[in-house]
Amino acid sequence: MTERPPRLPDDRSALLIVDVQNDFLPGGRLAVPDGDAVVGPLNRAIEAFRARGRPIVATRDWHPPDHCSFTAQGGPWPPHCVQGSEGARFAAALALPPDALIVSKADRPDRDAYSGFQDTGLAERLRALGVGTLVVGGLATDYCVLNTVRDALAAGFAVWVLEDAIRAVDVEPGDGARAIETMRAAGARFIRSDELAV
Ligand code: VGL
Ligand code: ZN
Repeated sequence: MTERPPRLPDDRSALLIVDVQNDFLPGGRLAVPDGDAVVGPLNRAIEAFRARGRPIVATRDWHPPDHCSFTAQGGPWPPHCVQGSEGARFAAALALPPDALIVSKADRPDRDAYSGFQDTGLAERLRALGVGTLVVGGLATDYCVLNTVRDALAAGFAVWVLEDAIRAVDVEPGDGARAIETMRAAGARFIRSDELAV
């Protein structure tokens, strides 16, 4: 049975935008196929949350130049989202409001972090804002969205993933689809951006 979404945003919800940065968009150092397709749906969500005066949080991958996840250090990825670089900037077309809460992660050389909750204090900050429900979209479905959603659920937040506002890297074909099933099994629900009330 499909569950009918509540009217979102409500007065316990926040929008959580994951890693919509130039390096993950077409032309970037670690481009996610069709990654720029998340921007339109996320801008619609931003409008809805702004209209309700609810918090908008944006995480960013924020690596030092010698980060352990880069191939030169033996990691799996080409250099990407280096602190202060153009590639680390949020997509220019993403309409982030000036009062958005920016959360930087994986900013130490020796540790990677796919989740916006890892070493950031994000859960506590959200609770302090009275947030109980997160509406989540961004990049990439099979890495940072997946791990952020898992940690959000484990921390006790209800999670609605914006199904039209996520895209996968798909290193192995099917990774994105499997990530969606994993999130669903962990308790995440799915909603389209046009189901949000503005
Ligand atoms: C990500 C790979 C490496 C992500 C970050 O944001 O999904 N993926 N670093
Ligand atoms: Zn990274």
